[in-house]
Amino acid sequence: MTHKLLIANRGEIALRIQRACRKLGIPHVQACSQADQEARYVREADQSICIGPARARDSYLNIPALVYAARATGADMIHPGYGFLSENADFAAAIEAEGLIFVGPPASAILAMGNKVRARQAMIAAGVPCIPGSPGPLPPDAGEIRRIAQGIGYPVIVKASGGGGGRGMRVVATEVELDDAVALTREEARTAFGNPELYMERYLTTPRHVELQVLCDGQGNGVHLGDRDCSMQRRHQKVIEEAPAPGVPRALIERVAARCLDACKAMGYRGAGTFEFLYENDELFFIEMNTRLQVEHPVTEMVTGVDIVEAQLRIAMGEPLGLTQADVGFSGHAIECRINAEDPATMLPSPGRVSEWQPPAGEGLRVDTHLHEGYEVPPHYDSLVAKLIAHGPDRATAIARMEAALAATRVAGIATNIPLQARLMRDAAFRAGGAGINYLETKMKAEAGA
Ligand code: MV4
Repeated sequence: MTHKLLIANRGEIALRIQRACRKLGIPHVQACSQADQEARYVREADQSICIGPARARDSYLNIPALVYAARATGADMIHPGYGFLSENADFAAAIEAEGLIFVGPPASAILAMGNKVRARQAMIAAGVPCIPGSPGPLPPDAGEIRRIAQGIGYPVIVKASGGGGGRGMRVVATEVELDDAVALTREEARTAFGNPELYMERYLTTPRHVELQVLCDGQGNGVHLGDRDCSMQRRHQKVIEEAPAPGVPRALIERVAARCLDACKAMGYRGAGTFEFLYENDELFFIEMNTRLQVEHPVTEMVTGVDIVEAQLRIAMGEPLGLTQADVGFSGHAIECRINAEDPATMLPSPGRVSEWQPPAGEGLRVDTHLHEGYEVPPHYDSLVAKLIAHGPDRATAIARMEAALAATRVAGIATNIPLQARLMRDAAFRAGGAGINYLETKMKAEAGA
């Protein structure tokens, strides 16, 4: 059976997917908006097709245009990358309905994990540890909600079932704030997600963000590829990710990952997936599942040697996972710095023409980017322009290699967060390992105020 892949994404991840296609001998079609027609990943693609105007909702989020593009070019598979339509169950269902292959899980699994109450219930059923919370959706009655909160213990956090990624949630410190917080969050949820359903958890005040990568073939085989620490974040945007999570016991990872694979089996999961956890007091607590490839997948590839995008494509083509857990080894430490085109002071996007671009190179270094000299960073999309990934036999070596890489990177014409990343590599708390999710924002506020 011969296949052809439509790449329904842009930027560095489009190039990453093209690389996997070339490795597997799968011809590809690059979808692009009018703003991206001159980009390298469009010019260098086997084939390309314009799917609409610059605005994402008219192009990379345009389901009929993408399905039509696949049909028109004879592509039978669609890779959504990350962001855009990657976790849109309607997109996966539309592709399935056309008899095409969505490179990702079944629409049913995307839908189930997109509903955070259902996701939580599925994890509890599979024995994945969850944060103490409401057994299901919050009832309408304020008195009953008060009793649930009392049972959990304050502080609690009220979350929208249709939310995720930090959207639609509110921390409640004491009972006097509860009624208003529930009412406000419910209205936001109704408006933003079209679903007023809420749930409640105990609020963890100083956790780390640790996630587990899995691969499943939908034929009963699944492996985990270990953990990543993504605590170094600001406004729900990850800044640095690393594998493995410093100081988290291997035995705990193995135990929880086995339960995650049970959950995958129970829901008929297929493809790559990420289980997000909060880590506090030596315990992991599930928060959400991401049913897609993640930006930070390279750190896992560096420590396991597993090509996750290749695995996604093989699974999508119906190949059984040629990998058992015993085949998955973990070697050394990897760190990723996200390079964003942004103003260092305001952190706002800094689009423009790249007048100089010299990527770093060196032992253990990987650079995933679509940048080149003369490239025009468009203002319409996410500001991620490059990912520097440094691997080494240990964390100290990975940090040293990243420091050298950041110092060697030459970029002009756009502002980037490279100076911030260089400072973070020298930051005592980062170097110690194990900083929590509040660390970076607190540090930056302190520096801004000082
Ligand atoms: C939490 C939490 C503390 N306690 N849940 C934010 C994004 C979404 N994935 C879940 N989030 C959180 N849920 C409980 N019970 C703190 C956060 C949180 C967070 C989590 C991971 C990474 C960054 C974060 C930043 C702020 C809040």
